[in-house]
Amino acid sequence: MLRIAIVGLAQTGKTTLFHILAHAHGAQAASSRTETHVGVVAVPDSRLDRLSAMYNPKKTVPASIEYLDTPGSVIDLLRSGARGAASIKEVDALAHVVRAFHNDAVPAPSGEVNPKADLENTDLELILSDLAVVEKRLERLEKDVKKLKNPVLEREFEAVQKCKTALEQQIPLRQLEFSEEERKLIRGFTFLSLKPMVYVLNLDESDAARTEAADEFAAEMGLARKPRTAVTAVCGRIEAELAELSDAEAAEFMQSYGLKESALARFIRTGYRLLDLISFFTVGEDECRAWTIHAGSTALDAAGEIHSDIQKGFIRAEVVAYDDLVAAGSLNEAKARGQFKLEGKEYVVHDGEVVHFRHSG
Ligand SMILES: Nc1nc2c(ncn2[C@@H]2O[C@H](COP(=O)(O)OP(=O)(O)O)[C@@H](O)[C@H]2O)c(=O)[nH]1
Ligand SMILES: [Mg+2]
Repeated sequence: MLRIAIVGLAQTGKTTLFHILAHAHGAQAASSRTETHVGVVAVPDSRLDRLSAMYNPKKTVPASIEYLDTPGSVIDLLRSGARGAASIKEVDALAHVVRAFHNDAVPAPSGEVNPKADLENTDLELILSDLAVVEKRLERLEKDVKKLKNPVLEREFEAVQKCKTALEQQIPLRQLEFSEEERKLIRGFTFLSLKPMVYVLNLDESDAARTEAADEFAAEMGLARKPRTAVTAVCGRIEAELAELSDAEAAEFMQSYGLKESALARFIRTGYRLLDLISFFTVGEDECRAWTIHAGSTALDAAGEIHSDIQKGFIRAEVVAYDDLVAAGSLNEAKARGQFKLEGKEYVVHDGEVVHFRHSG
């Protein structure tokens, strides 16, 4: 399962965001022994809802992402040593909550509400943490490269040096282009600034309907269209209230604030896209289900996501596009219309395809 850690300074709204994620989308929240909390959150997808309405299955299973709520300030966490940093080193992506809301009852992280400075300070801390790892490794590599004359070590030296150059210029590693080989060479360092990042601007209630807030902030911070980087905005206070309401009440409440959709659903989808993930579906009377794969995955990869036996016994994938299936109304009708394709192992699965695997065993 994919994991995203919610990080940020203290009192920015991390736990608020975590709770509304957990509450609103049927997550199973479980507190672990450490102070870090874990919740499994369903990815809302209207396509799955539609398929489920068609099949009326016993079970509908959405794609899901695991979220971690980290305690206190991420800066303290990193400075507390290896143990503190470990919890966020293992995740696939980071969600950095940046405080833009004003509330005199809740002290702002650095004395005043200053999202720009807070973001810069926190990013710098992630960069310094990576730089410490890089410098330690380079020290060792410099000796070994001279001694051992091993070409693999030489290439690692170059890759790590490339990281160092960027980090020294305060460029997070996620913004760099790496070759496949370089990626492999640096994977083991689990660099924090290399992880895909979604910045979550936590807005004042009065700004909640300003859908352009995220884009403006991204432009101001020079983050627009940066690789593996996304910026989104929520108002924690409003989302927390929304999570307590019935659907009808929530609709009315959103209207009163001029909101078109829950910012939370947008946030969850942003995380999903950031990781370059897509969904394919399996349908049937027992179960309709969304599965998560990386964009570019083959039919064989997709089969493996469901079960290793299906992957091993793979014969063919029967594939129909979501829109075609919905328009046809049933698999049989889609078949009759010739919209059903039989594909082999190497077929690249597209977002939204409904797939049935023929397999032996
Ligand atoms: N006014 C306002 N207060 C918020 C908002 N989000 C969180 N808070 C409050 O800020 C305080 C700190 O929030 P919390 O989620 O515990 O922050 P954390 O320290 O980052 O986990 C709590 O009292 C929240 O109720 C918001 O969007 N608007
Ligand atoms: Mg908290």
